[in-house]
Formats: sequence, structure tokens, C-alpha cells
Amino acid sequence: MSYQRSFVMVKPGIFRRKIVGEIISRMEKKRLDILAMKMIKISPKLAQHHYHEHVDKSFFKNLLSYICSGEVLVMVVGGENAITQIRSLCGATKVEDAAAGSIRGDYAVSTTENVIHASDSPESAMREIDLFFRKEEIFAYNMDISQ
Ligand code: DGI
Repeated sequence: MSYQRSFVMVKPGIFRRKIVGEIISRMEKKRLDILAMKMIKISPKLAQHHYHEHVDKSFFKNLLSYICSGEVLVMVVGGENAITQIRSLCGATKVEDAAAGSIRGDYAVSTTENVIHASDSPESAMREIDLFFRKEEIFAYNMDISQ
């Protein structure tokens, strides 16, 4: 077990559906630490960097236009094995595979509009956190609790 940081994004349209608090609550119930958060609109350039491994995929155009279509909430979330823990809270990528009880299983309307993104490895997490956050925007209060 090790303390990890993950990059998490609540995708466009979810504020309108009033389920952002529910998604944050699921992470807090697992004792995960929200270390940074901000509401932004993603530019096509940033989206291309973020999803660079999918540029050649058939769904890339739809993915890009959806992810740039409106407000998103981006977060850095920390915890023991945070990357696996959060991926498990999210559920499977494809809407038909996402189990009931997971965020996607409960709320995704399609594979493109699957509610949430979370880093899939420590390397992706580092890269994604650097893409969206400056160092001074990320807090470390979890380290200070015992002091
Ligand atoms: O890390 P994930 O978001 O679970 O999955 P990923 O990195 O393989 O794909 C990134 C996003 O691209 C995913 O959240 C939704 C979209 N996507 C992936 N595979 C498909 C897809 N969209 C469509 N329409 N069809 C796909 O097969």
C-alpha cells in the first residue's frame, strides 16, 4: 500500500444533473483526500494532450467535442492506493459493462458521456496532474494532520 495522488475529472453536464456532490461524497466516504479542485472549460488543445493515446481512435472526435462542450470539475485526489480505489468507484469505461453501484453504472448515459475520468496508473496521474494544475494549487493538509 502506498499513498498515491490521482487526477479526477467530473465530465460536462454533471453539474446540470446535480450529482457532483454525490460523486465527491463517494470519494469522501472512502476516506480519500481532495487535495485540489477547480471548475474549468477544457480547450481542444488541452483535451488533445489529455487524451493523446486516443487520437487515432474512431471515437476521438466525439470524445473531444463532448469533453470541450461545457464545465468540468477537475480534482487531485489522494489516498492509500487512490488510483485503484477511485477506478473501482468509477466502474467500467463502457456503459454496458459498468456495474450498478459504481458511479458510471449508476449515472452514465453512454460510453462517451460516462460521467467521470480517473487516472489509470501512477504515470498517467503525474502527467495529468501536471497538465491541469500548478504546484501551488495542490494542498497537502493530509500530511499536516498529525503535526
Ligand atoms: O480511462 P477510461 O476513461 O475508463 O477509458 P479510456 O482511457 O479507454 O477512454 C477514454 C474515454 O474515451 C472514455 O472515458 C470514453 C471514451 N471511450 C473509450 N472507449 C470508447 C469511448 N467512447 C466510445 N464512444 N466508444 C468506445 O469504444
